[in-house]
Amino acid sequence: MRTILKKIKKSTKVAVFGHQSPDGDCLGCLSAISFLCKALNKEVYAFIDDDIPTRYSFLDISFINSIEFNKDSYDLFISVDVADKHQLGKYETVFNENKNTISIDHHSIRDLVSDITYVDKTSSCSELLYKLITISRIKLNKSVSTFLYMGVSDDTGCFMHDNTTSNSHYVAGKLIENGADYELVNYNLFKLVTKRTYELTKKLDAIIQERESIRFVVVDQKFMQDNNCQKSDFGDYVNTLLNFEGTKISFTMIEKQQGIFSLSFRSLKEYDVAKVASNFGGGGHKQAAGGRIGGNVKKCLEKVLNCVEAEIKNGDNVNVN
Ligand SMILES: [Mn+2]
Repeated sequence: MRTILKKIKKSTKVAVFGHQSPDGDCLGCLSAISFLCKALNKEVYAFIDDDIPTRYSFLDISFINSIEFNKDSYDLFISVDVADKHQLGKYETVFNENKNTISIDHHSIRDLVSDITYVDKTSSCSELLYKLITISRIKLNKSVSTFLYMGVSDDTGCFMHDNTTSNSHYVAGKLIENGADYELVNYNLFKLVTKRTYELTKKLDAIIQERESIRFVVVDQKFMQDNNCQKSDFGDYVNTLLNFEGTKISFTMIEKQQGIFSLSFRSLKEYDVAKVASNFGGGGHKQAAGGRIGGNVKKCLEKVLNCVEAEIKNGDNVNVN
């Protein structure tokens, strides 16, 4: 972490990157790393090759994608919460072509290579950013504390997923001491049901499919157009699916572009969906992961179901033995 701080101090203009399908942790980390660079008198801009889900618009996210990216004007590139290089989208080449790269992350399965890589398997990457700022001795403000709190809370499912540790609670406590508005975050992420979500949920409930202990929905482009929605509107639905009694693994398969499906998985603690997602160019955490698959919808679905079934078998065997 001291090496990372040194490297930032030596730079003049920094570009920071998060992953596609950004979540609260990714946004929390981007806010924190931008704050740190600014506090060290660096010019800094944040980029994600994707739209930011409206779910997070209760915080000021206007600092992300605020200008056009021009690679020649930066001398340091930092990724946060990015495990798979493809999750950088069009910015993937930046990490292939440049030497001055740093990657800070908390995922176990990774393929993003950087000049400096800091990986610690904490429950959220925001906990690592909290540590980095603490080491820098820069005082956190209320806004960044709220962002980082959102990161910890979102990645731990409001401290309910089994990746939650004493460190997640410790960091959350420290962030609250620094003014983090935990009520605002937890209300917006875990309580609020927008009219739009309510209407969409009713329609999704009508197309739930089951295969033994797997519960899933497949959404095609027609559904997206008919209901005027985008992928990010489905945010939490995969969790809802897992909450049905008897479900071991849930997933959503959403046609993002013609013939390209984005996958989101959730599992009970006996099953590892990061492993399932690694078959589909993705990754994540044991209980929450994502990936993508392209081709004919029926064939794609069969492939996904086969992998999920294999993991359930695997988990069941481990638990019996
Ligand atoms: Mn994360």
